[in-house]
Amino acid sequence: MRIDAIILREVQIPLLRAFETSFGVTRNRRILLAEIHSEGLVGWGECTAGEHPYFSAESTDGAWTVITQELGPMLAAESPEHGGECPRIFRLVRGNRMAKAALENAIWDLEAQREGLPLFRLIGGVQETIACGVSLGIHSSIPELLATVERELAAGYQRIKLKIKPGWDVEVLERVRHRWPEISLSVDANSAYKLRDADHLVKFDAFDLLMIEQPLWYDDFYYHSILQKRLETPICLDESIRNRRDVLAATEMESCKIINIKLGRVGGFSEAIAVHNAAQERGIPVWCGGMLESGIGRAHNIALSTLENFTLPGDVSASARYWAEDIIEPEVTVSAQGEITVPDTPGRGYEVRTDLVERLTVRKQAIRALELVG
Ligand code: OSB
Ligand code: MG
Repeated sequence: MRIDAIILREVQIPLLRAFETSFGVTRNRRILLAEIHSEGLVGWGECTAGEHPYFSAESTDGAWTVITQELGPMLAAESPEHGGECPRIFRLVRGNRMAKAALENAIWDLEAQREGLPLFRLIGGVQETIACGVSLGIHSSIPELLATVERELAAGYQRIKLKIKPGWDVEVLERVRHRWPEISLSVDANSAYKLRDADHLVKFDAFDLLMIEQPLWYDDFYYHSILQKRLETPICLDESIRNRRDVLAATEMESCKIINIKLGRVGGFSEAIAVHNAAQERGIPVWCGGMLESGIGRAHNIALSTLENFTLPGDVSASARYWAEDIIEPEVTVSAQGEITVPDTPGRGYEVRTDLVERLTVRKQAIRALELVG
């Protein structure tokens, strides 16, 4: 397909509620959106980098530089027929997977529109509804957290995930488990513990957790494999899994029993599909993580979640949990059974509200192909 224009923009959107993890509090999102025009169609991609390089080395400002100066010009010089060609186009740039995913996912979106296929069908998805859980940030008190859990369960969500850190863990789990002995419950530490905390982490086994997500270093397999031997609770890796080869390393070393797949963290749909397939071949169930995305990233997460081995509820939830107004139409809604019905219209399945996007835009740049000299 001919690339007629690549436009990168930053939108700023306040979260309805602050979201606190072990690495900090997010109140306002600064999100990069990539808009690719091709032969009358427009594909959209979202960069899931955070405002600060805390979850990963990428950040909103870093990704802006990499997309406008490196990846965007590389893509603008090509005419890819498939989203799957992007890893080859971007091969000289190391890392920067969230920046790459913003562009690659927009190409997949375009390809689905051109083929007249729903994006989830184009990637090989088979599930027409997806199971939803919620990720609940660190709260200022346990009673407040209990009220939030109550509200989300009443809304129908199938799994509750609690963000934890040292000092906000065992007591919180005791109180939640005591009140709801039967619910599907998990925790996410975002690397807040060390291996020397193993005796403390063993206490989590008393709470019948579905999993503990990324307890140790963000880039580790070895210490997680030592910890997993001591825990009944399955370890799920998030931050550590960057690509398919990481799945091989993690399963070979028995560092985890479950994998969280995030489109941005692995560099886009091509690698996400490869990670999914590698996990499936090794009997490792996966689920789709979230990065406080706007509706565009959310739509892509929904498509990804339809692959066969996404057998656990993901962190993909309703737009209204995050935003006063989402930038897509219709917004993402979740049924009383805690499910999202996957749209079956061509492309991403949700229209982008371009007027609203324009109003939220704080900077915008058209990207041109690198001038080839000589
Ligand atoms: O580790 O899954 C994570 C949000 C920001 C950064 C990291 C994570 C998260 C979440 C929120 O857990 C998931 C969501 O609801 O988008
Ligand atoms: Mg996580």
